[in-house]
Amino acid sequence: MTTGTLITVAPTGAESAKAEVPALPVTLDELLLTAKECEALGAAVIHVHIRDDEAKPTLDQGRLRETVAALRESTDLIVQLSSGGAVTDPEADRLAVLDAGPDMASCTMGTLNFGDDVFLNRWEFIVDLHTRMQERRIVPEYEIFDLGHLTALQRLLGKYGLPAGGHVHVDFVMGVPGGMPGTTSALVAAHQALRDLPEGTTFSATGIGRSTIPVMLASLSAGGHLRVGMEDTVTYAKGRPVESNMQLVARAVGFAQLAQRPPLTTAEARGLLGVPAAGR
Ligand code: KMH
Ligand code: ZN
Repeated sequence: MTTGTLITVAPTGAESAKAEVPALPVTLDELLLTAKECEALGAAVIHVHIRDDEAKPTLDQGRLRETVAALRESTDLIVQLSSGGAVTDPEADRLAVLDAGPDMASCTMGTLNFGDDVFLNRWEFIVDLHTRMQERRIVPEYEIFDLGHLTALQRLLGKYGLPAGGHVHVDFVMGVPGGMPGTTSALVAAHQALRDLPEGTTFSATGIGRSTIPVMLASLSAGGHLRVGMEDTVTYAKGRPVESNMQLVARAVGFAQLAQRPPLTTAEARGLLGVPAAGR
């Protein structure tokens, strides 16, 4: 039975340039302000990419640790670090993200064309991420950019066992040029393929760019959860740049309430995902 809606905010990403998207939070102060305001609106998870002093994507270990600590200090949000980074990040740096001790980390389930680039996720790398997260009790969110990624996940869980916490949660990232489209029919296909995963597997979905609204509505009607944020969407409506991540979270909360599936609290979200209570 579907209850409330888990809302994840992905405020920054690694793809947009601050010069082109001035509202993008890139400093720690900007990130913390965004995190607090998005939590107050109804977000329960924050998917984090960080930037350096030039606002370029970085996986600097010191900054990652500082960011995790500061988010924990100022919010009760579940802190999910991106292990995807930017398409240029080496595997060793992506694995080292786990050393910063987040509650959760993303784990992309396969390689795909990513616009003009390639987002490389070799099988051995995925296995490494999955098993290291098991050892460290970090809860994964499996990022699914294409249907075959669900088959890879089934294989991963079959060979290496369930993740920390025992619950499987996936995120359909739809509409990336090179991945599945951000359409209702693609979402239904992905939803149906969850039948091959452990009972109780939950999903959220995000549609890149203009697919954000169709994917949000399709996910809610299929019993799924929502990821929104400026990592995925920088245009609010035709000709209107997104003003802030809060604007996107507020819209998602409104849709969830219309669907009579109000946002989960952070405590409820921890229960759903198998993430230990804050301050473990
Ligand atoms: N920036 C993309 C190449 C993740 O965070 O795990 C990868 C990405 C997925 O955003
Ligand atoms: Zn990401």
